[in-house]
Amino acid sequence: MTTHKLFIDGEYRAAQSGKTFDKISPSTGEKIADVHEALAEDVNDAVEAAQAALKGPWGKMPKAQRCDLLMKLADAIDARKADFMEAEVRDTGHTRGFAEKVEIPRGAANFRIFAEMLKNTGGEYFHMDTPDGTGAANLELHRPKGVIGVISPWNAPFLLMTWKVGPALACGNTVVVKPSEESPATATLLGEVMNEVGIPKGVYNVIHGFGPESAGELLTQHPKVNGITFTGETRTGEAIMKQAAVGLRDVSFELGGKNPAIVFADADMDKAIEVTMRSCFANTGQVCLGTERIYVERPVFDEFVSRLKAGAEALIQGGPDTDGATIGPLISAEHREKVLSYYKKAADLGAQIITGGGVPDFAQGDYRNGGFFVEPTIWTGLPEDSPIVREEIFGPCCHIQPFDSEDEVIAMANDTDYGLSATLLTENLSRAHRVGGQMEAGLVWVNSWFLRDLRTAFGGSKSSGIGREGGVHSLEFYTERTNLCLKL
Ligand code: NAD
Ligand code: 6OD
Repeated sequence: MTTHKLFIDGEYRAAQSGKTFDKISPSTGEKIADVHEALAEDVNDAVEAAQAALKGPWGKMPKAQRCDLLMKLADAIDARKADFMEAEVRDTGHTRGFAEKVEIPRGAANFRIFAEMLKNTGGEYFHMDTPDGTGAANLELHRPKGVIGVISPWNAPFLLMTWKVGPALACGNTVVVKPSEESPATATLLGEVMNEVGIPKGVYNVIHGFGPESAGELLTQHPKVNGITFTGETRTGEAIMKQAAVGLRDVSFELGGKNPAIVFADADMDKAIEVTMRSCFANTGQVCLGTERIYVERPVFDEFVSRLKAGAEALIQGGPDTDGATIGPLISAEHREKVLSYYKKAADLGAQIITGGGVPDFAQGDYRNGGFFVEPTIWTGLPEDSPIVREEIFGPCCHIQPFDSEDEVIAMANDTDYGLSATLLTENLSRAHRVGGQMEAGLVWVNSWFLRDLRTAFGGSKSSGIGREGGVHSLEFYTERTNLCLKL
């Protein structure tokens, strides 16, 4: 049985309380690990270690050397790709394809891109005139913000955790990471690689545990944490914002979504189906950027629905050990209950169930009966104010609605509390530009999905987040700026 300890001040430590909790496999329902739960003493030790590291070799290290070390870290992650993949698929039940092509390579890229960028980033300079004619020089100086609390979710654990840790470290901060209780493995393993490449102790710390009244709440309330970056549910964001208000700590939030896809009649239908299959069903629909609302222009509605149905029914259910599996389980029994409650609600509300709607019927003795699988599900026929159309479900499901005009579909797409992403399927470039500009979302894809240039601003509007990270936008959050005004 695997044991995940805490990683504090460069070493693996048992929780001082002696408390552990079980990690359950999403694919089989069996226990796969004991995880140490950090309580107040451990959280305090982690924050103290991170503070001390700011004053030690890490804090004194020249920027170029720091960035070189992070490049080495990225190479070391690549070199241990198989270990990271194994750890990730065991915790999450992800198909190997998703972990191999998307998640683990992005973990390394998240360090590389910010290390490269920081090396080449300067600050503003303004010369100003003064009444005595000598002038003054205004120089923008950057300092790390300090100790960053990183709270991350389970749906793409390594990608999302490193998306925060990469820029935080590149900017010279130290971090205390609280990964999701559902996905402790890759954050723990990263500690080993940090030590291997010589990242000084205390720079990267990992505490395990839950949110409320556990490690998450204790970390975000800790007065010596200088900034909090969080990815997770909108309601959790609200709780963390209250916790961060004490001492007025800065926050960066990447939250939930209820993202629309709009399929115009002029779309290339093969492309539209390929993109939508991914945006609805990749990672079993557990992607914040995933599509749960689809609007299809009426002349192609029937064709689209029948082709998406065929695609959904061709998916192969299985955990990481099932060869050729194209869709995995949900993360936990609790999350499956939530998704199935929406499946039931959709049926009760009179949705037309195009496919799915329940739990797959595996043969007796099949290991998948113990896992948290649900059927990929497509509905039509519900009104726009239905909870199925308004609330984030975070499962392999979508509702498809016909539309007749551009104005109508823009209004429907924007009529949501969320504003994370949108996907447009059209071959008409003018329309893409016109409609894309009217989407109230942080990211709009045209004829693609999950395509990311890490130099661009990433984040959501409305209830989907606060702030933007990515490229130079990450520097806004992870650095403090001082204007040095030099009278000449
Ligand atoms: P969650 O909010 O339940 O948990 C996320 C993390 O917050 C976990 O580590 C959890 O332990 C911690 N937490 C919970 N309550 C806390 C509290 N009071 N104080 C401190 N920490 C607390 O989210 P989840 O279920 O792990 O992830 C799925 C959600 O994340 C979905 O809503 C999804 O849309 C969202 N998400 C958003 C993005 C984005 O980029 N916008 C990316 C991925 C996931
Ligand atoms: O690509 C990213 O940087 C990112 N944050 C993706 C989020 C995926 C949500 O599940």
